Amino acid sequence: MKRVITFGTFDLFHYGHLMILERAANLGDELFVGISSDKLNFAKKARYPIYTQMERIAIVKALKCVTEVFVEQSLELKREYLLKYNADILVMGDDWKGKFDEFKDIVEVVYLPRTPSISTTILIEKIQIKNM
Ligand code: C2G
Repeated sequence: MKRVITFGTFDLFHYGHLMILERAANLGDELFVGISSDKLNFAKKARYPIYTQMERIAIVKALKCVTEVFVEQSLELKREYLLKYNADILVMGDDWKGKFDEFKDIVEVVYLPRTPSISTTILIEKIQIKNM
């Protein structure tokens, strides 16, 4: 039984998010997803997500490929989450390439290529331009 774990904000849930979650799930038998809390997102990106933590959790939890979700409260707790969920493989998009190599002592670390031409930032910009 291989357990895969991944982390993200998943704000304005889009096709790129779905693709990374499905590809991550295909690497093992179970997929655990740590969803950044609103506070953590503010700390990372200096803005609150468009969708609240409760909404982002509900959307990701509903996906067929996801076994369980939990709230990621702090980037510093990554090792604790990997141990708590007994993860075998940590998957992240390649925008994080090299950033989680320190965990190779306890999990296999896989960086998957991001889906091109889509991101939450691009979506926000498109919506803003349309409304100008
Ligand atoms: N992603 C992707 N393709 C895109 C956009 C995003 O594969 N076009 C991936 C990212 O690489 C990431 C995941 O989708 O692995 C979630 O993306 P974000 O919500 O932007 O996650 P982020 O805020 O970077 O949080 O502890 C790590 C962080 O919490 C990651």
